[in-house]
Amino acid sequence: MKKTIQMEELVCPMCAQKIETALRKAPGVISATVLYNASKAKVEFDETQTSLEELMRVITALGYEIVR
Ligand SMILES: [Cu+2]
Repeated sequence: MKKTIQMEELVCPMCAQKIETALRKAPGVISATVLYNASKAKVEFDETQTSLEELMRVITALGYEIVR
C-alpha cells in the first residue's frame, strides 16, 4: 500500500532526513521518501505488518505534526 502523509511545514532539510530515516526503520515499511519542500512523506508499506496510523505515530513521536 502506498500513502502520502502531509505534515506541517518542516523547518529544515534535516527534519525531512530524520523523519525519512525513522520511517525506513519502522516495521513493515518497504520504502519511505520525505519531500522537504512539500512537507510530505511518501510511504509504501505492508498493511499486514503496519498501518497508516502507526506510521503517523512514528512522525508525531519525533515531534512533528500531521495535517489531516
Ligand atoms: Cu530541521
